[in-house]
This record gives sequence, C-alpha cells and structure tokens, in this order.
Amino acid sequence: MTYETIIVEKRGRVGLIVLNRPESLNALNEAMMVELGRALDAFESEANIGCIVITGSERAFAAGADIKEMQGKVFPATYRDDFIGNWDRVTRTRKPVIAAVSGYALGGGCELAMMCDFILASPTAKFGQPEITLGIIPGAGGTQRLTHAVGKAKAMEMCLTGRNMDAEEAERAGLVSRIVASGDLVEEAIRTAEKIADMSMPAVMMAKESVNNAQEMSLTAGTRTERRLFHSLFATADQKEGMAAFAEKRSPQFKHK
Ligand code: CO8
Repeated sequence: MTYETIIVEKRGRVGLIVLNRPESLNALNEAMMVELGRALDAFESEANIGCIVITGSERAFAAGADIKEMQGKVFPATYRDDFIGNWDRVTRTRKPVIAAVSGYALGGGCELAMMCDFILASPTAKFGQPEITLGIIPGAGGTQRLTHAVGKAKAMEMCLTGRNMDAEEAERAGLVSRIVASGDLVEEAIRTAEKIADMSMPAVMMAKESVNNAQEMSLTAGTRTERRLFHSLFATADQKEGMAAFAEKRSPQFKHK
C-alpha cells in the first residue's frame, strides 16, 4: 500500500506509523486521517503485528487539525457530512496503540495522542487544546479525554485559555505514562511495543478492553466484566504456559501472539 501523508513500517512484530506532513507541522487533514485509518486496518488484520506505535517528527506529533483546510467550512455541511466523525478510527483499534509524542501535540494532535492507549513523551513535548483561540472548542474528545486524564481543574483551564502543558507537567498530571530522553523516544516506544507484542494477545486485548471500561462503566459493572474476562483466560493454552513457565523458572513461550 502506498501513502502520501504518513510513513508506514514494520519493525518485527510492531507496526510503526509516522505522521508526515512536515510543511504544516503534521496538521491533520482528511487525506491523512483516511490514510491513518487504512494503515490501522492493515496492521489490525495482520496476524504478525502485536502492537502499533504512532509518532510524528521531533518538532511536532501534530499541531492540530489543518486550520487552512477547515477555515472555509460552514455549519450545514460540517453537520450533514459529520465532519471529523470518521477521525476516531484509533479508538476502535483492538490491538494496543502507543503514541510517541515529541514537540507539539495541539488540538486534534493532543486528541489523537489521547485516543491511543498510552503516551510516551520526549522532554520537548507540549500538549494543549488551543481551539478556544480560534473561536471553536475541541471536537474529537479533547474536553472529555483530557478531563479523564488530568482532572477537571487542569482540563478546564487548558480548554478555556489554550494554555499548553510541557512534558513534565503532563507526566505529573497523568496524561503521559513516561518521559523518554530526546532522540530515544521512537526506539523506546518500539521496545515497549515489542514487549507487549510478546505477551499473549488475548490477554493483552482483554487488559486493554478492561482498562478502557473504567472510563465507560460503573465500578461494579467494570469489576464484574473484568472478572468474567479473567475467568475466560483460564481457557487458553497461554495461561497454562505462563504459569508453568513461572513454576519452572523459565521465560514463557506464548502461542497466541
Ligand atoms: N493547521 C494548518 N497549518 C498549520 C497548523 C495547523 N494546525 N499548525 C502549523 N501550521 C503551519 C503554519 O501555518 C506554517 O505554515 P507556513 O510555513 O506555510 O506559514 C507551518 O505549519 C509552521 O508553523 P509556524 O510557522 O506557525 O511554526 P511556529 O514554530 O512559529 O509555531 C505552533 C508552531 C505554535 C504550533 C503554531 O504553528 C500554531 O499555533 N499552530 C496552530 C495550533 C492550533 O491552533 N491547533 C489547533 C487546531 S484546531 C483543531 O485541532 C480542532 C480539532 C478537530 C478534531 C481533530 C480530530 C483528531
């Protein structure tokens, strides 16, 4: 498959997607989001891929939706065509997706990173929802996922003022899982993805599903669903292998990868 706005590579069992519109700091446009969806579809259906990494450039993960493409849009068409309605493909990916963020992750760029399962950031990362400065509000989950990640006070301040968070503040607030030294970000994201791809895939997918349930369900419903998933994993050969390997003091060789 050929792509114009992204670069797609396989690194062993890891699928790597690099956002690549350097002339506009990786501003997200319709073409890029369609290509991102196609790349995710391809990795999702490829049995050999166990985890996906999305990254941008040193300077920008993505500086938001493409303002120049958006600026002439009018309400009836945005509503009728459900503008950006298909930009949330990442959230429907069942394999884990890691965002490796260096530089700007603003507006839709911050929202795209938050759609991933977790964010690794370089010390240069800057997260923000500057839509308010353009006379609009976040449209792809910024007011929701940011609030879940960092709490109401910080999310509200960022959405009302457009203030950015640097990597350290984002890590303290729980938006990013770890800061990785500049220059090593993508390789560390790939190493982390390899580690995940080496686990039992049904367990990985159920862990992802269950953690995501914490944002959607009550504690009672979430823990009950978690327990059912936990029970079901005792039907897998990988549970037998994982526990036998522990008892025999060796590394597990999971079958369902
Ligand atoms: N859209 C289009 N072009 C952009 C964007 C953007 N979001 N961001 C940067 N560019 C372009 C600039 O216009 C410039 O192009 P040119 O060289 O032709 O003038 C080039 O990229 C380089 O940018 P700057 O010269 O501005 O670089 P600076 O280092 O001076 O500044 C900034 C970097 C601070 C990132 C600045 O470019 C900026 O403020 N960008 C806009 C950030 C923004 O407001 N983002 C929010 C956009 S709205 C949005 O995302 C709605 C979300 C919708 C849902 C998305 C679903 C996933």
